[in-house]
Amino acid sequence: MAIVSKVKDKAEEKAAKVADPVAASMDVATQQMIARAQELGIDTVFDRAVQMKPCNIGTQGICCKNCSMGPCRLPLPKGGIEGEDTRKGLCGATANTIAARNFIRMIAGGASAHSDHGRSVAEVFMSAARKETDAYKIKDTTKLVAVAKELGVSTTVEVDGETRDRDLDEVALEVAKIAMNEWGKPEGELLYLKRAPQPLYEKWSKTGVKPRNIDREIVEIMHRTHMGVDQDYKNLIKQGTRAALADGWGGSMLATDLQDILFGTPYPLQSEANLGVMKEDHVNIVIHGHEPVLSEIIVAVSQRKDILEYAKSKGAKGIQLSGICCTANEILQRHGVPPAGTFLQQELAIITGACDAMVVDIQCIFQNLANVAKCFHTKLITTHPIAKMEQDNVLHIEFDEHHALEDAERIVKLAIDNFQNRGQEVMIPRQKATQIAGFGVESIQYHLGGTFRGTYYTLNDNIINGRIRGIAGVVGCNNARTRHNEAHIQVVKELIKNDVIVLTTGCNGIACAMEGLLTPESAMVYCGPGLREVCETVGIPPVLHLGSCVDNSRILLAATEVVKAGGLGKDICDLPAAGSAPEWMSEKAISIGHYFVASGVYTVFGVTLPTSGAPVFHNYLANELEKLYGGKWDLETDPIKHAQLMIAHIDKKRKELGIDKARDRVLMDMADRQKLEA
Ligand code: NFS
Repeated sequence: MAIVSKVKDKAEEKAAKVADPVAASMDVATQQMIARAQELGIDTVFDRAVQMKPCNIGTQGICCKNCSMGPCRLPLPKGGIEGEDTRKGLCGATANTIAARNFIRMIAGGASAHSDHGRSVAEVFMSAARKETDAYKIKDTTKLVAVAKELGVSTTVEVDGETRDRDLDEVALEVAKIAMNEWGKPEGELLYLKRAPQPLYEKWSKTGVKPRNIDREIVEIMHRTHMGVDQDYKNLIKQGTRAALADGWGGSMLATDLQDILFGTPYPLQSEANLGVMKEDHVNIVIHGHEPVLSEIIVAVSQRKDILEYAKSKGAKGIQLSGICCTANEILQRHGVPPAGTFLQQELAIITGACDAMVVDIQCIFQNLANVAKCFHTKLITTHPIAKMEQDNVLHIEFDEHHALEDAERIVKLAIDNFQNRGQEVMIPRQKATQIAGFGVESIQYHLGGTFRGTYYTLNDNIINGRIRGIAGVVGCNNARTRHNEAHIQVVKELIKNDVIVLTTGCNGIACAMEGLLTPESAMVYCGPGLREVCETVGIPPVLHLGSCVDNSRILLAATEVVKAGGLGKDICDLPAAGSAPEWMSEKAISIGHYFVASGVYTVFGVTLPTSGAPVFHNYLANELEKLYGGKWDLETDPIKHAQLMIAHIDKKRKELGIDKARDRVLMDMADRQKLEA
């Protein structure tokens, strides 16, 4: 009995431990809301991270649970491995095999998430092309024509010996069919691979990693990692590469393209970010998840006059939409709907007490939202057939493109009706920041292209002359194991301070927005002299927000445009460029990281990598892959060192290109100028 009560005491003691708000996040609004939750006795992810430590063996990637003889755990011996690594599981699987299997299963998880999202969009696109739905129409016909060409769909037709433009509905239908086919075609290879620079495409051909279709590569990972199949870490990661490429140059890229055609290609616009965008006197609807197919319609419905009148009739001044995670980024990019926060702030949006409805679709959604919603009047609504919650306070309104308008209306009206049910406990933090978002391959071309040449001429020119030292893609999640947003912000600030222009997506984009880094004015405060000059001249922020995580495909294409514009080598790996995910947590991030590496990008992750328990496999990722694709993995938890590693790589590439001297001149120019001023 005594033991039992002791255990109970311990459990209680553990449960009582809560997060220190300031240690948990660098963002003041977040700190306030963590404290607020604790005051109300509601636990958040920040508290749970204090209460539960991660498994040390799992973190290192060396726990195998692929059969029921295990889980087999292969911890590194204290003091490291001297001589032969004799660790093995019951079947004999080595640490390398186990870590590689786990790693590529993460790729499979991530690639499937992005690609299944893409498939859903393709299905809606198909319905729109077939005119089966009133809710969706082709919005961006210019992009339709551009994508048609990439997919080999003819946009002209011969009539009586004359070349005419083909009917766009016909083009859309054929695009839809060919796009859908990319998920499961029986032979050939993904069509978009040819969009990559020729040398990269050839590397993929030579190493045999060109994806055949999207689904197959993911299925093959599940097969190869089943007990007793592939037992060679190099061969395992080769399949990981194939699936990751099927994500970046396949599922994600198709998602982005088809979303642009359906909902419009983003162009720069102004918005705001952080919990302070929620309004006490408005109906607050927070949209969270990743697929913008339903949220697009919710945006449209909540702007309708009759709906606004209805909201007013219930005592609200209007409807304030806001977002969390990548659905937020999607509706931000296209409509300027402000994000209420990053991944780690999802519970906090409800804890404001002012969230009348939270609408979730897929991915990055905490199951604990349901428990938090129970403490408030908030209606938590799941909308996707593949993503439900077990708690009984969750409403499921299943989205279907054929009745999307009705679904959206029902959701918005539910939120409006719920406005009157708010309790006394409303507390919305005041913090919010202005941001300019909505960049993309097309708008970068507009801002940083040449006057006479429609390419990335100005960008390249400024890289060659050294004003811009290089390009960084900084992306990815938050992770409750590190201080919220701190690494994101420090890495980005260190990069722009050193004249590296940053392309951002995902939760990094939201974090940067919250910190005010997505404004042209921030260039004056945070940038080195060269990048500042470019930002001032062109009127752009030093950090360009390219959208959600599937929009990392935009970074691949932007890099390809830079290669095409000339003067900076022949392949993505020649560019003075690097990638980073300072606070990653999801399997999607591993897939993204790996397709960046396999596309020639030096990619640094923060937090941890699930490879540290298998040094040989880790070394393969960190050093050997570079020989195949020009890109490689790295891990650095210190944000400043992390950024410095990227800068060192950028400088190495500048030297290889013979443009390192140009930067010395630029710096001398500045000194000279300062001397003159003095
Ligand atoms: Ni990307 Fe987007 Fe955020 Fe990470 Fe989740 S929202 S798809 S996975 S947490 S960046």
